[in-house]
Amino acid sequence: MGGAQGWVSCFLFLMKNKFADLLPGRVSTEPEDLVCYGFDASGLEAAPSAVAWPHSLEDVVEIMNFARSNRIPVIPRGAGTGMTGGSVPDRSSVVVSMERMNRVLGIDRDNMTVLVEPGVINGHLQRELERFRLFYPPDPASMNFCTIGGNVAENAGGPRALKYGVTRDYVLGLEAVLPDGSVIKTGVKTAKGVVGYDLTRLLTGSEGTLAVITKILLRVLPMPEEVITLMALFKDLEQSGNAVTAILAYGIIPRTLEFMDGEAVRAVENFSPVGLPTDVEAILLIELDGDPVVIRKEAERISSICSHHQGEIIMAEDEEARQKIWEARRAISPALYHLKPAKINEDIVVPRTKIPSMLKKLRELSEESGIMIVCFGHAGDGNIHVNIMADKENKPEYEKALGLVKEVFRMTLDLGGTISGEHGVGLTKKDYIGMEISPVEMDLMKKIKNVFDPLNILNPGKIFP
Ligand code: 2HG
Ligand code: ZN
Repeated sequence: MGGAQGWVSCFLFLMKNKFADLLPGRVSTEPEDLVCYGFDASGLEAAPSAVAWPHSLEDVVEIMNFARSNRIPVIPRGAGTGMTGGSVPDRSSVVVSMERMNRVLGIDRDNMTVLVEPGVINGHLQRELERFRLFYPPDPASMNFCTIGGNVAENAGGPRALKYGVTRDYVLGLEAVLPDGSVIKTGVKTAKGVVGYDLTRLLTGSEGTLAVITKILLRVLPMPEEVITLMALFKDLEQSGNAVTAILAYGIIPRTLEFMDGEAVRAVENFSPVGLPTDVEAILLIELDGDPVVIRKEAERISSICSHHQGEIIMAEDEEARQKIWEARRAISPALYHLKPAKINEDIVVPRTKIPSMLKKLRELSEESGIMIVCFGHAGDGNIHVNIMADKENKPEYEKALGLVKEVFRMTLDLGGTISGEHGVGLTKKDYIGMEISPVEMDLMKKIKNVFDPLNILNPGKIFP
């Protein structure tokens, strides 16, 4: 048996026997399990050598100790809804799925906090909190499947980020296991706290590369009194961008100010029709919350701003209509796969005043290249999901589409933006981060990774080129 081959069988023996024995009933090396834990929503996939489902902090510590002693890479995973390959393993690694650590451990109504395990589903937490008239704002489009642990690892955003911020703004403290098996507790239980470096903020958004998160203390808010949902229909793409700028410049901060271009609207209507008008070039989805009198006034003002920009306003009449609109919004991502099989989805952010020029540049890029580009996203934040659509079977088309990514990033950075607003770097963006981050900062980040994980066993190969 050759050297490499010998090493592989030795490794597989170790996984099948020693690792499986470590946590009986909580580890699998069966091919059907490996396939199920080898992908995320980026479209990248590769089966790991084993999957573990820890039930407790102690299980995670055991896994990390085993991984450290045997130099086995560990890939933490929530629900696999990430869009940049952050939880995609390789053959040498173990996926640690946090899905069975899924308890809401305590809701503290008076201090407005909730303590959860990482495998709690975002939408489930939202519903639990509603029973206490509490509100957890971060609402990624995958909220009905994604886990809070994954949200923390990626610092997930969502439509409501415009008014309420992103996951990081709600994480008060964490319990986590370091790659050497030691357990840390970061942050505070209080509304404020400035003792030492802010490890909570460092771990939030670290894409599973620094520690495995085992408990999360979140800040929550009182539930808003009332919500109004509006749709503004535009026949002209740039006018919709101008309306976004005008609404915010007027001083109104809606809780969502979402945007979908005509292609995105038509894709949703073909895939899961909810009755959106398809003869438009853009729709804004605007939601206001708070004091009923105040938000009604704001809704009137938004109507007149949109009319000024040739937009037509429709108001959702009841909860059912509201839910339908949001279903349509959350269906955009899957619907786009019906246009072309490959969806190269970028997640750029530009200063919000630059949205009209970014949209114009993207349209020109699409026309010049002949490659379909569909845009939607969180316009109020300047966060546009730029989806470059292609067919992998059509090699020239796919290569051309991939080539546009760099151009999109260049245009974004020229306008003072960033190449990722909410999906992170993972595998898909790591070759581009040098366009945004200087060698000095990159070196500092790599040193931080090395302090936490000197053996490079926790989610190796992610973020850095
Ligand atoms: C959304 O806002 C998600 O729907 C997914 O961030 C974005 O598919 C995408 O490009
Ligand atoms: Zn998004």
